[in-house]
Amino acid sequence: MRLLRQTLFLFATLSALVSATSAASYEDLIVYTANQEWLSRIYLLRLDGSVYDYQEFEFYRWCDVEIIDNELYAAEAYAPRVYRIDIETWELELVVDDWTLYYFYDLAFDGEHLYVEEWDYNRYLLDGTKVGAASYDGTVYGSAWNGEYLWNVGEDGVAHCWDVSGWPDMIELAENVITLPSTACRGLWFDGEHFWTAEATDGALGYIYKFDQQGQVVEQWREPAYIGWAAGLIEADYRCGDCDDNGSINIADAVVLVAYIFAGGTPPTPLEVGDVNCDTLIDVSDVVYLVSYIFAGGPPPCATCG
Ligand SMILES: [Ca+2]
Ligand SMILES: [Ca+2]
Repeated sequence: MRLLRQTLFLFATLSALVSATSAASYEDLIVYTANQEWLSRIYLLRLDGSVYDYQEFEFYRWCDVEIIDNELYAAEAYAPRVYRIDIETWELELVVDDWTLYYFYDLAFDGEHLYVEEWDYNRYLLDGTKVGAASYDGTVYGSAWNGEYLWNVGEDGVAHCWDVSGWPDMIELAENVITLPSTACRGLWFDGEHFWTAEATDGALGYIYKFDQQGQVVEQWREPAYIGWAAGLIEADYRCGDCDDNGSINIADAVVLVAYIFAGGTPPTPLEVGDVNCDTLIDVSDVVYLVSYIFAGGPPPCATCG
């Protein structure tokens, strides 16, 4: 107990010296694109379906999305372009700009190549270099890679499955067809376990669907605006124990925690990162746990969380 008091005193002293930096953290967020003529919006929704943020883009038409290393990429159909989009600043970075084509509706990523269908199925590297095209018939409204095959949404309300291992040959695996949750689905994204899509209903709010590989809806959310095109999920960018939200875990985080618990200081950002021992409370036992991790090789923050 004496050691603990000394430790707390040390932290209280340090807390006067260390000023916490604060970058904005976000929780798990659903990304959703919607288009109305020349206006397009990208929404960020919390998992309860409420709107966290959105950005309006004039003269853009955001269609299918892809999430690579937890960063948002989207196909833009008013030009044959793919952008990387910073969801905190809404800055756009051009990734693919192929003026031999007219529009991009769909987007998939197999770990190396982006896939976009227009006229043919086109492949690009992440630096924008085109690496071949495969002949394809039909309009594609969304594409996704599930780790093995290329999947796409056509005009027929189903998701088709393609073996592209012999690229540029595309072999359809008809036995894998998935009936989509709605005949108006647009966009397709795979989160490692489930597919995601949105519903394009003009003048009425459709749904964002998360569904399994048999087509069963696992979860759905009412769209915040119409006309929907695509949906995906960006994972929370905070780390348990990173109480000052600077990306690393060290004594400064313990200082923030101590100052919050004992001196009414600024709370951890977001609050739950302070519950490092996962007992749903934020109290002195979290400080002890965090200190033990930093200085004594104890278990890492949230090691025991379910
Ligand atoms: Ca930190
Ligand atoms: Ca706790």
